[in-house]
Amino acid sequence: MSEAAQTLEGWYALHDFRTINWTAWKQADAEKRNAALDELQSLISEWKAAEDAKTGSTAFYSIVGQKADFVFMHLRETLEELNALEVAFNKTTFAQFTTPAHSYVSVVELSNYMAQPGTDPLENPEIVARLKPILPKWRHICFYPMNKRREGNDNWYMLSMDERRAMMRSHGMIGRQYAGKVKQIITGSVGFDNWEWGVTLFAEDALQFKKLVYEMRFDEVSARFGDFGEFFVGNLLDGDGLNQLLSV
Ligand code: 76R
Repeated sequence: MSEAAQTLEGWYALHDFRTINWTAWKQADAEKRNAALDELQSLISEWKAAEDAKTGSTAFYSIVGQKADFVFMHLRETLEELNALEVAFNKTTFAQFTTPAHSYVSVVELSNYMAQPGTDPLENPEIVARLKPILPKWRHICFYPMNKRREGNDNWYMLSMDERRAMMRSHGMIGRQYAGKVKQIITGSVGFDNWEWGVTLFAEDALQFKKLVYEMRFDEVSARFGDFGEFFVGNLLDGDGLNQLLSV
């Protein structure tokens, strides 16, 4: 049996995608819409307070295209807290005007392919910060799930640790060229959801998603071993953005 990579896990992640029922929203009277918005704002304030207290983090983005209208990406210490967040939203008035579009459950993950031998990663504050990241409030988000292939000669899980480490090094070198332009959060979802990882990217310039993902397609680990699910791309929903989105 090949040696499994050791992983470090941080906060649990829920990507919660919703679609807005525009017909119902437009038909609702202004009073009901305002009450719904106020309630949504107070939930958002609670999430912000959790972020300030460093007990979790939330990103809120509209989604471009018909797969969903918006996404909440929540990070929390436990699955129970994530569940409580989705239930709290489901009980709001605003939720009555939405339908679930998609969701993804995973946990922030770092693997030891690039780890320095003989050091305790959990003693390194940078690593600890990456396991419990405050999500950037950059203009754009990109999310997609992926697997590492297990087919014939292209079986990632049959490769030796050294072979995998060499490929992950090359992967990391490409990634590093996007430092400051794309922030990536890899979440592991083996045992939690339908794919092995979730990839969440943030950027100020959405074109950097295309450039990074395209460049990686030529790199062996993605070219030979990467299988990808649906892509979701969106725009930051700050206070103004939310008011604009929901004004009818
Ligand atoms: O953690 C590190 O920074 C070390 C190097 C590194 C690892 C171990 C790294 C760097 N990644 C790692 C692991 Mn990654 N990553 C992806 C995708 O679209 C595609 O082709 C693949 C989707 C992107 C865009 C991306 C970006 N990475 C992983 C893993 C776990 C694999 C395993 O354990 O088998 C997956 C699934 C994955 C996928 N990666 C980087 C990036 C970027 C931008 C970097 C550089 C980060 C930096 O240096 O700040």
